[in-house]
Amino acid sequence: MSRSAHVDVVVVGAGFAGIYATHLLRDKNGLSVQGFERGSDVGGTWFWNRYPGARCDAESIVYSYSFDDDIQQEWTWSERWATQPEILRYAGFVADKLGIRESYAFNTEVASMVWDEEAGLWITTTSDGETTTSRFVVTAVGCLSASQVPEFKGLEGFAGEVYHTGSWPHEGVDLAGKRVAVIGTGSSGIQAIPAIAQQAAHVTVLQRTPNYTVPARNRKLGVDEMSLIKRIYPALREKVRETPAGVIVKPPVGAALELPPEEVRAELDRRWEQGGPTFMNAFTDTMSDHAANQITADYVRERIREIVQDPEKAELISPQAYPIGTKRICVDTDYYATYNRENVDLVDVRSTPIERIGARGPVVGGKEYEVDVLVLATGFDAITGPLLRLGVQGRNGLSLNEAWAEGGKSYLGLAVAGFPNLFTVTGPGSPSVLTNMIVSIEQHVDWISDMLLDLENEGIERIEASAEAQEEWIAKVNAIAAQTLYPETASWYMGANIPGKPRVFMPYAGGLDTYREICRQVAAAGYEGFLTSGQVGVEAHEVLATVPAS
Ligand code: N01
Repeated sequence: MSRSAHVDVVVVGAGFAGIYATHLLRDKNGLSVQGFERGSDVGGTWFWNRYPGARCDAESIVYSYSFDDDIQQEWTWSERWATQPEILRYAGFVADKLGIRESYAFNTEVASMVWDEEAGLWITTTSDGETTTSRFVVTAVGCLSASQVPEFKGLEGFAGEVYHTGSWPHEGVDLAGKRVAVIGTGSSGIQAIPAIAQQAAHVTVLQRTPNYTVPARNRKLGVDEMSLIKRIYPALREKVRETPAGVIVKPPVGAALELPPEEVRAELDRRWEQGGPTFMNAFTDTMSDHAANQITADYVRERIREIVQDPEKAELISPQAYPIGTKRICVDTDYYATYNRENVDLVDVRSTPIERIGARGPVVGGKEYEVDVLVLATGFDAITGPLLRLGVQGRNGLSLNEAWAEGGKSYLGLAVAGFPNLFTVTGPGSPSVLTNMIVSIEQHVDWISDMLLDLENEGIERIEASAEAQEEWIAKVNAIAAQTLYPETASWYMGANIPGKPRVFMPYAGGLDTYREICRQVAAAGYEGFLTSGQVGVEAHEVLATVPAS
């Protein structure tokens, strides 16, 4: 546990982004770092999301750091899709190896971060009232770390236990013999429901919108397989970095609308059998053309009818309301088959919404569903939510909440106009949640670290995204999203799950490979689009051009 009054950099969050940012800025850049983490240990998302069945939907061999060969050689993954406990152990292993915990204050929530223009410092105040000043701030708060509990009337009067999947008790929950209601059928609900159904006496699923999910086809990774992977790791990592989503995917076989129907069908069959989100990558036109999208969606609905024995239930859990993939595709183990179990009931809360939570359970259409435990798999205030709760105030007293009144705006998802020396790892406008998060995190942290080295070398103390560059970037993010079907759907990508949140498509959908190249070019052009303050109004690249190369 560490706490300094003044450092070079404050890093907020000790998930995968915070661990890597702390390591690089401290051990490569030679900067003093103070980390703050509201949890009692490292792990971020994987520290909080301990619900039964929690796993990653990116394959373990690539959902892991690539920056250190010792780490990837020493760590051995046991399954194709790692479980939450294994990923959390991995985060702890890396933190131990790099001595990360000594730079952090745990159980310490950031209450506010205020820019002092005169001193050129950020003043971070934590919930215990203490302050730390720093030249730079790096937010590493994750995209899905602000849990969303809908305002259900009567929730506080429920006599049983209530848990949100995103803040599951660390000691675990004994569900054996209990009656459980689950609200929410996104990725979390879809993973949790089959696992809960195996333990609980009875499960009532309250479904508002059915979701598309593909089988994970999880399996153990053998010793020989892992040693082969370790041998090819450097090449594999290199390849993955240059893909659009930072994962190993079988490339598309063509456009669904141009291929013969039997080839389309055969490809979907192959990918369904193979398991995982690569199913969505079968064709080039799935995410941009309604008719093409319909082909893949129809295929999933057909599979549901095959798996679910009760035709009424099959109909009810078949997604119809939106194009497949425009809400994040889910990856499951036995989700649809779980509805064949006698201890699982499905209640449609789309046609008849949840009225309130009674003392004994949720009330729908006048009926109270009596349960002992209520599980809220109701999602997150995504991407901007975790940043907005930091109480950030930039130049001229501008708060981040004011700056983002019309939605999260940033330049490259890395920096926000009006907020000097503050960098947002996987912020809005970057590929983030459309990619393997660890690959995106490494790219952002590498870029920030290189930028700080360049600034240090040139004696530049302040840097800030220009408002023009930010506007242009956001226009580009929106234009790319407009070429896809994403903006048509009321998803958390659009902020649509949070009442009153501005509806804008938040991630950059142009692909991580393209994005990486753009960031490279911005740096190579002397950080084009950034202003160096002290000389506000002067582009960073103009200043860099005047400094003789060292
Ligand atoms: O959250 P969600 P999540 N009444 O927002 C329902 C990542 N993740 O935690 O769709 C009734 O997707 C809501 O219904 P509707 C992954 O990126 C990854 O499941 O709004 N229902 C929906 O069904 C994922 O996409 C992994 O109609 C209400 C559900 O709650 C993201 O996290 C695992 C309601 C929320 O679904 C978020 O997933 C888990 C109400 N008032 C999560 N309010 C893996 O790596 C909300 N709902 C595999």
